[in-house]
Amino acid sequence: MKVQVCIIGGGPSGLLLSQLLHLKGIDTIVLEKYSREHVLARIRAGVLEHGFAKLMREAECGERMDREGEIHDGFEIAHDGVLDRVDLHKYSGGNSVLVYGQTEITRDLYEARDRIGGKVVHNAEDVTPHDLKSDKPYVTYRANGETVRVDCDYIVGADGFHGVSRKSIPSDVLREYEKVYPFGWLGVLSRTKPVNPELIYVKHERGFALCSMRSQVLSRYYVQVPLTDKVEDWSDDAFWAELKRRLPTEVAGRLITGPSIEKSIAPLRSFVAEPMSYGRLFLAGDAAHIVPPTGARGLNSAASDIYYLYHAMLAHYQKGDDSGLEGYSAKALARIWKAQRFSWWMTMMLHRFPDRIEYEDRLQQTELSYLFSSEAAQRMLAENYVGLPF
Ligand code: RFL
Ligand code: PHB
Repeated sequence: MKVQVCIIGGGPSGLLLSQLLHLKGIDTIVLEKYSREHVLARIRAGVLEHGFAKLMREAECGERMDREGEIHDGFEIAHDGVLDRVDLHKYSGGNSVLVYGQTEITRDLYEARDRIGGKVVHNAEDVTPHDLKSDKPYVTYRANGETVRVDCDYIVGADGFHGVSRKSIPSDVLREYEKVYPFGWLGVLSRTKPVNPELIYVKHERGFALCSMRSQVLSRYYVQVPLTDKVEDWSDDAFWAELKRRLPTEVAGRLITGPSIEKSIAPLRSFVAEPMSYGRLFLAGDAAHIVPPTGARGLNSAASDIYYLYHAMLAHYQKGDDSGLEGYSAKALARIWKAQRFSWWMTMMLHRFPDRIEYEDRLQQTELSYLFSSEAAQRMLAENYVGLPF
């Protein structure tokens, strides 16, 4: 089989790029390790920046997102017995974020690929990129016991943190930067009305918590837990009790609880791989970088990679201009590091670190009291949360 661009990974990054390229007449194939049902069972991001939403519209996938997604002009931070609001709209020059789940984004992208006959292969085993430094790279995979070869001009590694693409870059070329945090987030999805119209990020002496949502009838809550905890350790009752302990009394009093529909623990990690390209392979999204979810940047960072890669490929195929492809890694990384900084800052400000010293406790308190006493600081938070331009 021969295509122009072979995309490894059928998560939001891979699907969005394939859809955008297809609409411009560039032939792609997406190779996904798991079934569609498996991919759609993952509960991840909930907050989208407007740059991501714009790209979804450009990919002709924005209709349901615009109908069902909720625009949020701000969020709250509960700390030291007070509830302070971050006015995103006011401090970001009129911007906002969209609350619409990654699961729905992925579903919309799959449906769009189906509508225009996009090639998406599920349950592709042993996907392996070859000859990355040649001008004739190819990818092999196994399906139904047979090996299939896909010849292409370019390979895009959009196969997430555990994928094969990044690992195919020689170790003497690849530089990895990583910070692993000593805790995870236990998340619960429940068919209940959200406790608050806006998200609430909670800094509490028992640990961080977050009240989020997917719609007016679907809530998403998280509590910080030690890395040693297992999902099985947490009954629904134990989860709700712990969440209530960390919420301001008035908020806890109006929390509506119910059975969990999904419950999982995500470890928190910051990670960047450099460079993001090697020969004819280009990495995008979680395959190249991970942020802790505190700043809601992960999927949004993937979107800027896809934007740069899409335009670089268009310039190559439409004008024979390769400068975008050559400059892709540097351009993408410049924005990625800013998202890293912001996510690290939010994480350090709001979590309880098991080995912290009293001095650091006071600095954390001061960070928050400074934030809400300074318009400049709130402006910094707002412009990063709604997404830096790309
Ligand atoms: P994905 O979604 O991991 O998709 C990669 C796909 O590649 C497949 N794959 C392979 N395919 C073929 N061969 C292989 N060898 C393969 N290995 C893997 C996988 O099956 C998968 O389908 O990466 P992608 O597309 O780059 O998307 C990134 C986002 O998923 C991620 O950044 C966000 O979910 C992060 N995130 C958030 N981001 C936001 O922008 N806003 C948020 O509010 C937000 N909240 C979150 C989050 C992530 C979380 N968790 C669970 C890590 C909340 C949480 C709790
Ligand atoms: C979510 O709704 O899953 C969510 C929202 C905001 C975050 C992280 C996760 O910062």
